Amino acid sequence: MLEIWGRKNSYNVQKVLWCCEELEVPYQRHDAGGKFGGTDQDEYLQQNPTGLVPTIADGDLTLWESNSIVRYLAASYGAGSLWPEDPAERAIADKWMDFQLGTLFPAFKDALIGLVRTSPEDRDPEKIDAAVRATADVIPILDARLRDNDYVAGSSLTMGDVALGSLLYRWFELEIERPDLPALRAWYDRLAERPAYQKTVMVSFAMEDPSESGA
Ligand SMILES: N[C@@H](CCC(=O)N[C@@H](CS)C(=O)NCC(=O)O)C(=O)O
Repeated sequence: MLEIWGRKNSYNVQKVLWCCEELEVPYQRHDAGGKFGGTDQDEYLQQNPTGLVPTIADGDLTLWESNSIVRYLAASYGAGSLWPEDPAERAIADKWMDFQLGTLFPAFKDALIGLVRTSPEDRDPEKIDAAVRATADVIPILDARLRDNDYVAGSSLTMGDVALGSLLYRWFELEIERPDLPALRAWYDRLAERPAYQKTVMVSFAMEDPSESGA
């Protein structure tokens, strides 16, 4: 059975869990990272030298980097659904995964870490505001794409939506200023109707104790 290491309130772990639930892939999850620790142990580092979560094992394969895991699961278990069979459509889904990792997360990171993983007394409001503004600068790119498409690669949910949807749950639910982006909001509302998204992503991430938080 597929094994997953990672705390369930991490947005990167949630991508993997959401994928499994959409594809009905059975899995066993082991708590790791955050308050659970374990990621600095030799046994874990041999599987994932970054010491981060998630990590998966599927048969002989051990894999880390959440978007690579999502691609692997989609290709293995979701051909024609999360993994578009048409190469052009697949490339578009892929592109949005790269946008999440290379553009959106770097813009949003300081707000996420500041508001979710840092105690109020230790927060740097200027850094958080700068990240909120930087995100507001790039996120209209996604809204524009969704004006004529229900999902990022076209008319159905793909791996591209999985990479974005887990991070954007935080963007929508944190108490921050957001530009009014109706197409993006409609996409988020569509995701929120999905039982797999509700079960794996729409769970509390703002813990009282920052060491338990869900960034
Ligand atoms: N690029 C990596 C980043 C992984 C990452 O930053 N994971 C965070 C949780 S979202 C982590 O492991 N934080 C330390 C911890 O939870 O102990 C991926 O996408 O898998």
